[in-house]
Amino acid sequence: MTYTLFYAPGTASLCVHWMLIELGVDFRAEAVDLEGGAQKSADYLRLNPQGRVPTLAIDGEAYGESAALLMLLSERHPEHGFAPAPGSTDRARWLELMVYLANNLSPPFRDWFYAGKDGAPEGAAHVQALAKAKVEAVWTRLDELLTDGRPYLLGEKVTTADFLATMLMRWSRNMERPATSWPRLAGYVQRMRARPAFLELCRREGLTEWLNP
Ligand SMILES: N[C@@H](CCC(=O)N[C@@H](CS)C(=O)NCC(=O)O)C(=O)O
Repeated sequence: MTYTLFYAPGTASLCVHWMLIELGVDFRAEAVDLEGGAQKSADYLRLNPQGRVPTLAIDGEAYGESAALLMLLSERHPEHGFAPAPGSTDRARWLELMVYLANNLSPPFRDWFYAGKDGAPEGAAHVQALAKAKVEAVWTRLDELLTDGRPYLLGEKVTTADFLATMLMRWSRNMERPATSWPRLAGYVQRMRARPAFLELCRREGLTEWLNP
């Protein structure tokens, strides 16, 4: 079994990079120079036709989509318990939350960061205003999930949903209302950022912002 992760620091590849470190498996990490346009090179497009990171090659077969990759890794390494057991109620909640995050946060964040590039620059401010409202609505819902005192989004145990959500929360750090403005999310983020694998991830990706004080 060989894993190669194509990544760029701080981007959608972050949660996959994080999970690979958590799993303690051998993998190769190959940086993709997004600023230089390497994601649009013919070689990279063969791996990821959308020209985006992450791509995870498993035994030479390349796959994209960060949420799917987290779920795939949890299936390949069930002994770590980053996904609840198939058939359980927790499993159903996990599937629901993974798809909720992928559907309701990833697209508005794409709009927030890329509105002027993916669409007409003159319409970007309107697109971003809608994106901001959508992102903030999700922070409210996730904050509500934690009202019963659970430490992680699905209960007592960390799951792939926590790696995905924390990465997405990080992206809000320079917004007017970052995820950490929601009181329970602030505590949650502290917990997630304290994980040794998160610190190792930041070291490897050279990330110096958004660490616990
Ligand atoms: N839905 C995709 C989104 C991937 C995505 O948009 N990646 C961005 C970085 S966060 C990217 O590759 N941008 C480069 C580009 O679009 O040229 C996922 O979650 O994997």
